Amino acid sequence: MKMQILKYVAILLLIIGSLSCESQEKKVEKDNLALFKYEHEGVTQFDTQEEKDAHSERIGWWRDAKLGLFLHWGIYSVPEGSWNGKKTMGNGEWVMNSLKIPVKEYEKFASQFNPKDFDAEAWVKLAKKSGAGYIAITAKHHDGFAMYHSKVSKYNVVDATPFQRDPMKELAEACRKYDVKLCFYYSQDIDWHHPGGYGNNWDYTEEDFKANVDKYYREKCIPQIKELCTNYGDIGAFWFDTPRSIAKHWSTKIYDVIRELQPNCIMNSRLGNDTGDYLIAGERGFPSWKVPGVDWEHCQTINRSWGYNANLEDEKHWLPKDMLLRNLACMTSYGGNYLLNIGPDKNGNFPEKALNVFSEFESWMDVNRESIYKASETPFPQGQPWGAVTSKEGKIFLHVFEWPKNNTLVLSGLKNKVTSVKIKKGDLKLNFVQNKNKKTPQLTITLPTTAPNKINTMIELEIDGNAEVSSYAIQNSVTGQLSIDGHLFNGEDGKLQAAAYFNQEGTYKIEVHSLQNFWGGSDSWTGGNQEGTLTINEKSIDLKFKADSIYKKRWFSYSPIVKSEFGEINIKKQGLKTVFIDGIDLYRGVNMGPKYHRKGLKLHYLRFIKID
Ligand code: FHN
Repeated sequence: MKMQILKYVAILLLIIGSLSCESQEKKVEKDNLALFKYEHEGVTQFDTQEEKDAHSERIGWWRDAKLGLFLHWGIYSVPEGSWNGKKTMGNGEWVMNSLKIPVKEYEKFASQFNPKDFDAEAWVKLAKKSGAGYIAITAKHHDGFAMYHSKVSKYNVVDATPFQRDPMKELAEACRKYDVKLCFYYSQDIDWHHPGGYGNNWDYTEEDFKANVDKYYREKCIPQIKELCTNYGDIGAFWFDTPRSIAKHWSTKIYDVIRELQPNCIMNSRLGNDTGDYLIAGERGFPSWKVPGVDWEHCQTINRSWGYNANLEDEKHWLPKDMLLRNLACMTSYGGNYLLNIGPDKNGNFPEKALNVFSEFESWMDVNRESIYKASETPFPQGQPWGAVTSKEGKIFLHVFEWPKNNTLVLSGLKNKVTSVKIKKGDLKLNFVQNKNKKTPQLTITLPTTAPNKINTMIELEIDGNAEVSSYAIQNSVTGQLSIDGHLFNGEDGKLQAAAYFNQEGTYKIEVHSLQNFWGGSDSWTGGNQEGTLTINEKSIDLKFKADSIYKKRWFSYSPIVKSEFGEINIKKQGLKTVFIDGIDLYRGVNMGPKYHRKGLKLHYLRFIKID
């Protein structure tokens, strides 16, 4: 009898224990759903549903396109980065400013601009074949020279050059023919030619600027934007830039003028003063994870200059094509667009190295376009160690950049039934196994021994229904590793928490991987010298940050990654745990909008590696 009672008590205790474990796990999962709060700003806030719907409607094509071709082309391609025995190793389109070329001298480049090889159709076809849905070209850059036939000022490509043709008109026709959206870059704030334009302090004084700024907007900027809106058919977007001095009422005025003349045209946030339809997410660094709730674009140039600069011929100034192609998958995976730039030369040709990049895009897009065009961001709460994920209704696309060592690829957290797995190139069906565990769903795919595409092998999964995924990080049962991405940590700086599922008991090594800086930024590691604690299951470990090693993972970001090691921890029981980090400031910005800051640890991920 006594034994019987003891047995019932034991069963009851077990039930209570498992129930409290269950509710504890539910709580952890719920806490984790409170999404990471991003600091982003810079776009127009649409208040009414009607405004929001109108915005969605006009930006739909851009959301679908994912890839755009950016072109910086102007009379700065004549000096090719050098003037009067001096040269710039920076932006070719900035040559006037970098070498302080007086207006009267710079104007002379116009009389030498005669791009005999310019062929609008060839440019548009190149964009189309590479998979770009739009072209954004400099109608007027900071030098103030109009690359179209403007009646506002004779300082334009038809009236001031021997070329006498309007390349924007020819591009507009070719874009219509090949169904590519034409977008105009227009430097609304910086104009080194006009005394009221911002930025020329070698020809003009501060007083000149102040006395002429309104005149500049009234007599040049706004009338030119009106011309671009009326003479070239439907414009996909206006791409504004560097809003350094523009007053709010001028940003608003430009927005309104365009909205009236081109109701379907969208505008980027660099119009300034929190005005625009979509955000520009940096150009020397981009978000390393999803940025929800906002339309954003990352622009990047293939070498160290946007406009043509012959001083940058050396290979070391060019970004590798594998990085660029992988970036496209990353941008789509993080929910943004990718605007990839090249600077055609003074004859209207694309540099050879750029053509090589675009032919790589062309052959990859030929096979894998479906995983980019009209695709959505990754449904998973965090990144994958081998690459990136994009999705569509009933489909998940795995972009494998780094071929897993044992030819086994693990995808954790997918709850849907998978019905087929194939490498898109050659339609190669792959064997796979899905475990039945609801809390730690895991798909294990057997891969061929070598990657069919060394840059990005795209694997297509067909699934039942729309993707449903776990909201927390899950330990990879094959590698024994559990990584928690920085953005999974919620809470205030100094008091952060994230949820993670340990599916194996044992001893784990702890590592933190953080970004060192941005490409072109300072070399100082903003995470250094921070001190805090890491707590799991009431067991705490001191976090005293130092750089134990630094490595580069080029496809992931521009920044080197710093690895910091923090000893070991024993996990006695498998299950969903809350991981707390106290005392550490995290970098919260994603290089978006003026409020982003560079303080704080740029946490890539916290990793537990099972050693015992
Ligand atoms: O100053 C410009 C630069 O020349 C180029 O046009 C880039 C493209 O994003 N925008 C400015 C720098 O941010």
